[in-house]
Amino acid sequence: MKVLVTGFVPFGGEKINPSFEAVKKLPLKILGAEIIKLEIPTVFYKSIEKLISKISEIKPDIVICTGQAGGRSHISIERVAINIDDARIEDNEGNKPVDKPIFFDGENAYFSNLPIKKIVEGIREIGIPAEISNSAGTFVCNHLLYGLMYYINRDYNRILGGFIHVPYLPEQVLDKRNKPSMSLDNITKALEKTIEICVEELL
Ligand code: PCA
Repeated sequence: MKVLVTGFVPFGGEKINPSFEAVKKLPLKILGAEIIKLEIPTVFYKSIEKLISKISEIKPDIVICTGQAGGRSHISIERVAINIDDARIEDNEGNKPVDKPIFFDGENAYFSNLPIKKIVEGIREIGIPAEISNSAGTFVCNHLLYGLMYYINRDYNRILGGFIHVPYLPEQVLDKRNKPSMSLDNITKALEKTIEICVEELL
């Protein structure tokens, strides 16, 4: 079995992105499944293109994308992506789409097909705060989840796919007041637990 796990390049003035920092720390095998890691540009459309070209190359069974959600306290398992780009800030190539559909021929929304409730329970059982999130926002993370589920629905029905938002790391909030953070160790453990639950789902 193959699991593709992605994280994003830092954006919005940050020097690191906790999502890819945690992905880098994952082991190369989890419950016998091969873990393939990919860094995704924080850029509208290029992000989807890089993800889908890797999916067509390696044909994974599970795809878990991750990104930073600065200001959130919990590991958030995203339920849904919506067909809209509405950027508050520029992406890493200066794009700032406002109220633009992602794909004209796509549904208004797609649901993740990961076992989201089981994942939340499993992460909480190991003592790490986790929750379902009903909005991945309207920036590049929602955009990537939308692209992933659009292609899964169209071409790759077998693949389990979804998205996880992770909090800031402690070093990112040293100069920010009242912003929650989570250790890299806990974020990594939460991702590892997520992968275990998804792999077990397919065994
Ligand atoms: N978080 C952003 C995009 C890249 C990332 O890590 C988001 O939540 O849309």
